[in-house]
Amino acid sequence: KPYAGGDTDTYADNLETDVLIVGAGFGGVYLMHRLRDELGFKCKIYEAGAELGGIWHWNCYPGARVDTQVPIYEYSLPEIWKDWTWTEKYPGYDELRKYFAHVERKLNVKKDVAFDSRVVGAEFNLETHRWDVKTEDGRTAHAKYLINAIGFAAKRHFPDWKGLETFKGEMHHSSFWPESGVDMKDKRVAVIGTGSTGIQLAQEASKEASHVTVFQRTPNLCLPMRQKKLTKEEQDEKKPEYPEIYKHRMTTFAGFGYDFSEKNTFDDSPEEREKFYQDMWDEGGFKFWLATYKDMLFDKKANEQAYNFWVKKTRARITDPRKRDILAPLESPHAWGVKRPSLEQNYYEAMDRPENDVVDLKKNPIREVNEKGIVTEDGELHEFDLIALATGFDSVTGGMKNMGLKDVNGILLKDKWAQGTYSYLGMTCNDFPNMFFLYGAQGPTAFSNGPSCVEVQGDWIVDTLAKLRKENITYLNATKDAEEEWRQKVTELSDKSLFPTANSWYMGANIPGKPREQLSYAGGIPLYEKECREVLNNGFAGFTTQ
Ligand code: N01
Repeated sequence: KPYAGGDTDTYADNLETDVLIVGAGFGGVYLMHRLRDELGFKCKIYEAGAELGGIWHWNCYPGARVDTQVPIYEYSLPEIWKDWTWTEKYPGYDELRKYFAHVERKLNVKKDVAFDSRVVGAEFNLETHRWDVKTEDGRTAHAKYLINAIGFAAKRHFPDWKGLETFKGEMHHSSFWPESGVDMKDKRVAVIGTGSTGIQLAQEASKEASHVTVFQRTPNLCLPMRQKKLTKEEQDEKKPEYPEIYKHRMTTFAGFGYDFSEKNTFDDSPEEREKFYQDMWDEGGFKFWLATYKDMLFDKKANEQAYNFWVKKTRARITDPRKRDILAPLESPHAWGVKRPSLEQNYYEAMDRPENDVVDLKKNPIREVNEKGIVTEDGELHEFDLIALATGFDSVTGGMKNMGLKDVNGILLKDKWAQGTYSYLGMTCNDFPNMFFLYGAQGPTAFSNGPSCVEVQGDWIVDTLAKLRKENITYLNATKDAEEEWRQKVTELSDKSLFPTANSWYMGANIPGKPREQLSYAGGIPLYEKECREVLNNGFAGFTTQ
């Protein structure tokens, strides 16, 4: 239900505003606060969901939790963190929802948010220099600036298996999970997909369900989370350091608060290397990925060392030899860390139990779904009460392609990006003047902590709008050349690494027919920020203005 306490005009047809933001997750709320409260822009948000929180509003599947440690995955705004306390090092979705309720108490955002307002079309009017934006239920808004803050996972992916709609049991996509929850007690549960979502879902389902069967196409090379309860006292004690922690966060490659080692893999002797890996492993979280040797994601031989360590550790946790070979094969399915590892808590032990199973879809793909369950290529029918689709998203570009955005020549963004993605700075597009986006294509997105990325890009957009207002510029358009150069930069940065060698959503390779290309900027947050700041300091280099 739409929030009833808002400004009367927030839901009005023909809404006039300075800034229209689409999406009320981390990005949209941050922009609203900075643009409205600090700079005095009239600012409204259209949000397709019924609450603040973005991904944390949509993702309420069992086990959904963030894999970034406290206090990194949150706003650096002191008015928010000063009196907010988490209960776990890696908080669950329910706690993140409470966090957004706290943010609302502090920032009073909702009065300017129209919920249940999905944007289905937007065009820039060359006479008024305003965006005309349409919602699904027929309302329009007119804004000087349009900012898409829809996140990287706004479009779900449902594979087109024959018979999917005929299944008589319950079936849910992870991102459309019922708010009221799903009773899994004593049920036979299928989890299809082993991305971060599938791992969390399977491990949680195994606590209640009678059987859990995971359908795996590519093994997830998971890392131990090492979850920890947190007390208020220990957080309060640390809070004087928070300003420094947030400043430091932005100096690290992924905005995670820690960074790659200065050393390369073979700088160390085998014994030193073993100890180094073990230390990262023991600390848990993404340390083994983002605080490891600096050549791990670039050099094949270095990468093999990391895989060898991972496989040794992981295989030791699985007693069933068949499952061991599927979940942690001796031969690596792809370079370690070039697909997103999940942080697991007891995934391998759970899957190892006799009542649970794993099907190797590489050897035995899904042939069809019928009313009873899933039929694999070998003809076997796997019967279930519940099928959980953890099949991911048309990540990074799918959401914006789905919004009916048109450029000044009437060309849809969906068509502009059909053969490849083009943007300038991962925040603007040629011939989409005065339109910005964040945590999307060709920004640090997939290679960054969400709130860090949102703050770097959000601050740039805020400063840009302030400068446009000050200099009386009503039209800012990225040039085609700037866009070409940015695409080349994004590709070159990625080509130096091992990222292009795997079929991942990073590369658009998870969606049939999607162009294969690097979708995120792989130069790290500090370099990205420097490049964007230079553009602003050099009089909007790469843009034309009026
Ligand atoms: O989606 P995914 P996700 N037949 O695309 C499989 C963030 N996140 O929702 O690997 C069979 O990663 C597909 O197989 P394969 C995080 O950034 C964070 O899990 O392509 N299988 C894959 O296993 C994450 O990376 C958190 O071979 C098919 C799975 O479905 C991102 O969101 C939690 C298939 C999809 O995995 C997306 O994660 C959750 C087919 N036709 C998510 N199509 C945390 O913070 C797809 N698959 C912890």
